[in-house]
Amino acid sequence: MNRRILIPVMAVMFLSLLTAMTCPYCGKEIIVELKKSAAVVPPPEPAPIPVTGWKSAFKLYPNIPVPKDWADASWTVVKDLNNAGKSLVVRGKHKVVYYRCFFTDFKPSGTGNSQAVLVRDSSNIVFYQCKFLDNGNWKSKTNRDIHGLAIVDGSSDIYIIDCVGNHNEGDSVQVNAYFTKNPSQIKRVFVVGNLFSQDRENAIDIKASTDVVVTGNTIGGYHISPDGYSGDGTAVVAGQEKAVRTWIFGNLIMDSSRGIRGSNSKSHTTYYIWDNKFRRIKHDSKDSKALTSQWSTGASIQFWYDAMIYAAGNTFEQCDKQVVMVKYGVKPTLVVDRAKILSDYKKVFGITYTKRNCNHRSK
Ligand SMILES: [Ca+2]
Ligand SMILES: [Ca+2]
Repeated sequence: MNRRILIPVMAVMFLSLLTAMTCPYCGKEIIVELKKSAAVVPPPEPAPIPVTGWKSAFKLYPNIPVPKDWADASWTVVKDLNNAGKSLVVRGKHKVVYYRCFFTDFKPSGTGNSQAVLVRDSSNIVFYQCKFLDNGNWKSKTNRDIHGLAIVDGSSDIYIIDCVGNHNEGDSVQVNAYFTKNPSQIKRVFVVGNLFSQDRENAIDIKASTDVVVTGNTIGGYHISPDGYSGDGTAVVAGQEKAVRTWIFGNLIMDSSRGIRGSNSKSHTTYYIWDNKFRRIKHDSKDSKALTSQWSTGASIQFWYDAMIYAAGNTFEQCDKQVVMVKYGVKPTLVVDRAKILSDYKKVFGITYTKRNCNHRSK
């Protein structure tokens, strides 16, 4: 085997081995597929580097072979990039894996929102085992969002896998932000197996988008922000500002003031919330609303405005409230799998539980 083939094959084998060791339940689609085809697909031409915005030295592994059905371009792997103190803009319809990169300590001045990594007009971008830490000041008393990762217009098939987000001034991951607020502009974002904790606002904030999937994450430590209002203690904002469908299942959400909250004032949205475990979701001492208010913190799953919520198989341990549907304008509709959460049925707040609202809304 000549050197041109041997190097990428060895790189693939190394990545596959590392994945098998460190990530038992995620990343397999990407890495295992690469391994399978490593021996049969010749290395493509060197890929362009579709990222701009930094000057750090980093190792680049181009020419990683991919299966034929993925093979309209090669994958580029950006490994061990230390982008501390800087921001990165990812822009391009290419296939890039950011592997074990550090997006930390970005401290912009001024009052505007920003982020350590901005993904825009991009598809097939993977962040694998990356760190989004200490961007901005998570204890700030002013309302400014400095996110770890922000995904905005023109993006699809974005993967955040086995990463860590902590102490960001805004969210660890925000899907859409201040651009067109068109849900068709962002499609298929997969947030899988990450650890998120103690950001000033939210772990994940899903705004206008279609089919964002949040699964297998461990999320904790979200409380009302120091200014008292810009962060409402929600761990996962499940959808607002025209999110179309969001899928949140198999997560552990703990030690926060709200678990999952959705408040979609702009359009009807469907949420699938399955098999999550909520642990110690408690009323926030900074909350001006008493626990008895349907608007208050302490809710594990809380929605208002127009929405269809399929919630099934969730479990609640030491949570002040379980599922809260708040009528505000249009009342959200809760569709539950009664067999799975029967024991919590009587604890549902703010909803008259009738046969009618168990049926799927007709289109
Ligand atoms: Ca914000
Ligand atoms: Ca937010």
